[in-house]
Amino acid sequence: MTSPNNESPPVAAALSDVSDVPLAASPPAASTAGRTPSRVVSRQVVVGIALFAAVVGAAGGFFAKPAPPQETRFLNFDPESTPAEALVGGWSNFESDPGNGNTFAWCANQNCSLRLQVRPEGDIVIRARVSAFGFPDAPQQALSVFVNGTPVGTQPVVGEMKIATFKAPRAVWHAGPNDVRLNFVYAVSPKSKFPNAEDARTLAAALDWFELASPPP
Ligand SMILES: [Ca+2]
Repeated sequence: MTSPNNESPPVAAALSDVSDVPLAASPPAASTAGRTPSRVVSRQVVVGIALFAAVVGAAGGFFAKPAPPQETRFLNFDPESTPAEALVGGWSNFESDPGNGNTFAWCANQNCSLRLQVRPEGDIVIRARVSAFGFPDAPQQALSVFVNGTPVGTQPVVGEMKIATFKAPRAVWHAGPNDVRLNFVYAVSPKSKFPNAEDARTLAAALDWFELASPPP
């Protein structure tokens, strides 16, 4: 598609072509009746071109400077507020706890990834409220976080919702979409561990929310 900017030179040329039209020499409005038809037409053409140029200029400005995308600073793992493009891979459906209404999603893989829009202005603290899928004799579950491929820490994850915190320095972020990967020690299906379970998803941990926060002052 042709960029609107490519249309600017002809418009500019058209304006310069008509810049010699003697607008200042036109008779005052009170004596319009005395104008020759050709001069009236010229003025209409100039006004029309000026309007067209204004519209094209506005459109050019719009396309040249798109509004920056909104930052993805908080994911609640619910269908109402969580942007679908943020949950890239490994995630199961949004669910809610019937006891307290908390929304969450299982990371149903050893690796789950997020794509978050960020305009980093400094270090960022990653906080996640997370609970491990547990079963008898399970190994210690743990969450390792990688930002754009760089590890920023590992925290243990237990069988109840707890907040895990990771410090991600400014250097690992870039403006725009950032790849954040959550890596767990294991992902196991309830069906393989409990006799009456039918859930065949391989579950690592459930996330209630995920946040990018500013470090405390
Ligand atoms: Ca939630």
